Amino acid sequence: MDNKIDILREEIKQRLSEVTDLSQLDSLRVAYLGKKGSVTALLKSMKELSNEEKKQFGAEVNKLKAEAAKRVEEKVAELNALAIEAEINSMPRFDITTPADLTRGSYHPITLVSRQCESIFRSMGFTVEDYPEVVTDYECFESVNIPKHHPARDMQDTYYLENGQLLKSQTSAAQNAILKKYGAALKENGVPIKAIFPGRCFRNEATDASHENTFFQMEGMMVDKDISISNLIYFMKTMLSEVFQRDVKVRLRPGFFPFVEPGFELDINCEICGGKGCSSCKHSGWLELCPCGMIHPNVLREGGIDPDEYTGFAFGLGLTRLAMMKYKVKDIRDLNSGNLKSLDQFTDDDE
Ligand code: FA5
Repeated sequence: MDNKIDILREEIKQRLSEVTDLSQLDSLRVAYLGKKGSVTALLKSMKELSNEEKKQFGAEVNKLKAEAAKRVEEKVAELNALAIEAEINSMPRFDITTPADLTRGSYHPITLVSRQCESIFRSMGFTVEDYPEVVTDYECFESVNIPKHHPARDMQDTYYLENGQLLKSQTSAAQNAILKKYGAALKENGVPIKAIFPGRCFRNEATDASHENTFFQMEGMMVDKDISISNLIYFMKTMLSEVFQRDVKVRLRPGFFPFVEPGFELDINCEICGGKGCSSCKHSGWLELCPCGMIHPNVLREGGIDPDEYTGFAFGLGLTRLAMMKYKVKDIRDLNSGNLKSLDQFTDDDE
């Protein structure tokens, strides 16, 4: 009888060593340890033995059963470890100690042109402000003289949040906050308000070669005593000749914006076609770039500044269009495309 147990023990050991996957192992477990398995059959065969023999044989079979169960468990762990190792080996290998290729990165053309404008205006005494992309109706419209239901809102449909806030359609949304932020220094110490604020704007409108639903503007404001249109023209001219490093052809024509009076459209001669007309400038030879004007008395008043004492100018430079013109990008949508082939060819002039 003991011999039978030893033979089975050896057999189990041998068969387990040949198993290569979990399903084979399970079949083997059932064949030896299941209800109809060989080890269970040994226990059932004890009926013919004497009581004394049953005691000894039973103990030996139970020992074999425990041993076999333990071997099966060990085999499960071994097979799982092998499966994990195989998965790791099948993964692509990379060396985390390899130095990064630092030559690959480049700034986005809009970042380049924005930084350039920031540095030009800083050098002329302007501060650079930051402002959120999600604003209130008051900030974007009401505080800049566009009350509810004003027709000027039709030109700037944007994306509204369920809580009534909106994605700002123009950087003019920051005007009121800037007037309030620097108003005290102006009134108490005579420090002029000179600020620019670049930012992303959003509009719910059809896109084409010169219109995106997400684009950048750079707002600028200057408020002091006796500020006039000539100051405005001086700063616009200086900014453009610095950005392009030469004189560029521009034209100023009347334009209506509820927050300026008088208001102007400043158009740039299309740099893509040289003014002949192309799809980038809608075949007109000109591209609307930087509307501007003298700040409306209502806007100054809403910002806590007395319009009888102070005047100022404001402009809303289309930064994305400026990048388009500076780098001769024919279609504005390429700038948001994420296409590295076209985007990584631009470099900073200062580099
Ligand atoms: C405004 O947004 C006014 N807030 C600008 C302003 C500020 C006027 C201060 C007076 C005083 P407008 O909607 O025209 O105006 O946009 C200003 C500039 O942003 C345009 O000339 C253009 O260069 C750019 N722009 C406007 N819409 C888009 C668009 N969908 N895609 C790309 N650029 C755009």
